[in-house]
This record gives sequence, C-alpha cells and structure tokens, in this order.
Amino acid sequence: MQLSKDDFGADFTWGVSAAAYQIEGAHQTGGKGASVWDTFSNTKGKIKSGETGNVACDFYHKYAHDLLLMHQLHIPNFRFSISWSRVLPNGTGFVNRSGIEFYNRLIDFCLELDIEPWITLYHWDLPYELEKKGGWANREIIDWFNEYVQLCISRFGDRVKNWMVLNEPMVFTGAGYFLGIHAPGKRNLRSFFAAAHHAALCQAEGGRLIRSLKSDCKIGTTFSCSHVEPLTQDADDISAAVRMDTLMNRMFIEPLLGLSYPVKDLPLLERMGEFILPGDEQKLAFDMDFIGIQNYTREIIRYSRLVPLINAKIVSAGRRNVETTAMDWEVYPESIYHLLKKFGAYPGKTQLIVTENGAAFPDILSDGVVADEKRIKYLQSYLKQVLRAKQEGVNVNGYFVWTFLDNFEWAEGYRPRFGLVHVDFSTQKRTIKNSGRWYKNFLDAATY
Ligand code: IFM
Repeated sequence: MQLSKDDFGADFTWGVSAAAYQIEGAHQTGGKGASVWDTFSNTKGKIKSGETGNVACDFYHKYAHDLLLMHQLHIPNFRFSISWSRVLPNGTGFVNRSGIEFYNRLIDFCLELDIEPWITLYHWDLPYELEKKGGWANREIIDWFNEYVQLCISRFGDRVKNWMVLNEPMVFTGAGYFLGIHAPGKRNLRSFFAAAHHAALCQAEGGRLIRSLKSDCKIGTTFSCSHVEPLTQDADDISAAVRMDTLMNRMFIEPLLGLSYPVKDLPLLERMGEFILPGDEQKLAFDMDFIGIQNYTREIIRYSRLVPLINAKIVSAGRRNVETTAMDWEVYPESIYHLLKKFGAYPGKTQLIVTENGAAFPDILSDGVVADEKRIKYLQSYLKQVLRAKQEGVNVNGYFVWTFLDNFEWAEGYRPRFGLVHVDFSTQKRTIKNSGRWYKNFLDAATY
C-alpha cells in the first residue's frame, strides 16, 4: 500500500518534536540557572559516553538557521519545550528576562515562517535549586510548577495555541527517582512514589491552570507507551505482562481520566497511598483536549521471581533475534496500532496525537549525504499503523516525528541519532538526511 498524506485527512497535524535540554546547549548563557540534567550530565560516570548537554546542537544560538531548515522541509508544526531554569533560574521567584526573550524570539520566528509552535512545559530539566529541596518528591512542587506554568502562559500564551503539560511522567519519575539512570539519579522507591504522585497531580493541575488563564488553546500532556506482550501463554508470564503494562502504560493516564491509580492490576501502587492526601483523587483528573502518545517499540515480558516488587522482566530485543534500532529497541510497527486502539478505547474518547515516534540508526554522512533508508522505512511502517488505527475509528489526529536534529539522547549521549537532520557535533554543521527529504515530499504530496 502506497502511503499518502491525503489518507489522514486535511485536518491531521504533522510536525516534529524536540526538547530544550537535548538541543539548546548554552547551559550557562544569558542568566540560565542549572537544571538537574546540567548537574547530572556533568557528573562523571552518569552519561555512557562521558558527554554532556552543555553545547548539544547549540540551538540557543542557531535556532533561526534551524527554523529556516524546518521551513525548507515544509514542516508546519514544531513541538519544543521550555527550559524552566532558563526562565526561572532558581525555579521560583526571580524571572530571567533574557530567557524569556529567547523564547519570544523562537516563537516569533516560528510564526513568521508559518510554523505553529507546540510547547511542552516540562521535558525533564527541573531547576537544580528545586531538586535541592527534594524536587518532584517534595509536594511543594505543585506550587513551584504552578508558578512556572503561570509565567509561561502569561508571557507566551498570546501567541502559542497548543500546550502540553508534561513529557512522559513515567520516564522522568521512574528513571530519575527509582532506577537512578536519569537525572536526578535517585534510587529510592519512596521517592519514586512521591515523585510519581506529585507529577500526576501537576499534570492535571497544570492543565486546569492553563485552561483558567487561557480558554482559547488546546491543552494536552504526553505519555511514553510500549505495547506489552507476555513471552508465553503461561499464567505467570501473562500476569507479569499485566503488571508491566499497568506500570508502563496505565499508571498516569488512568488517574487523569478520573479512573484512579490502577492498583488492582499493580498492587505495588498501594504504597503510593502514604502520599495521597484527602481530596487528591479529584485533583488527579482533568479533561485534556488531547493526549500525546509516544511510541517506539514493544516489550516482551516474562515472569521473574528475581525482580523484586514486580516479578516481571523485559526480555530484551537483543535476545529475541528481531530487527532493532541503535537503542536496541525492537522495530515493531504494530505496537503503535495496538496502543492507539488501547488509548482510544478509554471512556471520553479524548483526541490522540502521536507526539513522538522515530528511530535512531547508525547514520553515515558520506559526500554530504545521509542515506538513512532504514529510518524512512521505519517511519512509513509506523505511519501505516497509525492510519490503520484511524481508519478503524480511533480518534487520532496528529503525528510528530522524533526528532528534527540529531541531539543529546540523555544517558546515551550523542551516539543514537534520531534526527531527520544530521548534526556534526564538532562543527555544528547540519545536513538534511534522506529521511528529511522523504518527509518533505510526503508532506508536499497532498492533493486536498
Ligand atoms: O529522546 C527521547 C525524548 O526526550 C523522550 N521520548 C523518547 C525519546 C527517544 O528516547
């Protein structure tokens, strides 16, 4: 089947996604305060390659050049995040004028080029000053976050019509406060549960606050999700898969939809009870205009008595002899179909938007060309599954490629390249990959 943009309909939103810490660099420029990721990546041993996000793509200085490239590729929507510590260096209180001016310039230039800005308020770079007070594990985060949201809406809300509250709360709380592999590098179950509950509250409270300040905008939030299957049909593997699915895919969306935490399928969540105050249950719910789905792969799960708390283990793609990306993630396009069906089946039928999908492959730049045919194939095959879900009635109305520029892939450093545009990190030279040209042709080909 030949894939055509037409099949998705004229009001389908197409774009690319990025995050402040992964691209901006300029970590100490223009009055920016440190974030947890500045501190984490500058701590020896935290990033596999020893690299930092100090410079990244230097997007802070090169944003105009990069937006012109985006314009050249006819990409109509750009999802990016605001660095909290660039606008509020201490997390609260003093407002950094040059940080505000940077985002004003960025937003204004997007609009000048007819690129619609979509802003994620929080994509993992908590101001370090707030982490010193406990960060997401401290309930005061709700007030700190509200102050930050209020600032962003009051300064940028006149021009920005699409807002996302959080990026992937499961990842920044789980990897940051329980596994310790992301900033702030904590390994503590209680901190994780506290952080998770406060993030779930902030996602709803943030949405409510935006709606109260600005009635004419679209509000969403985003979730990482992977289609989960048991390794075998043994009862132990099946129930292990249910627990993992609950943790990975359901823990944050269900309270948001007013369905409470899914304790029945993951009894471990009862331990979150100590952080839940009277009245919180209602505060966890908010009716978003859209839910952002971010999918890359599927996970195969087996029972393991050796894994504490959850007794479930991911069977890595490497052990399964399947096609993988440079992240060792299985290429499994049907994953996105299953997830769209799953999220689309929740009551309320909130609109879904794929706010991230993409792949890292070991790209080679040769004679000015990056022939990343694997990425093109990956994007096409996932898009076909998005279309399949849409044609079966799922209310999905947008797709953003992760990502525009190769960038800082968190604990993995710069090795995994996800971009449609290649970045030479020693010279900051950009080269449009074949996948970037493919996306342009795909976006151009519409006939409506
Ligand atoms: O780079 C990340 C992004 O920040 C969040 N979602 C997944 C991407 C790829 O790992």
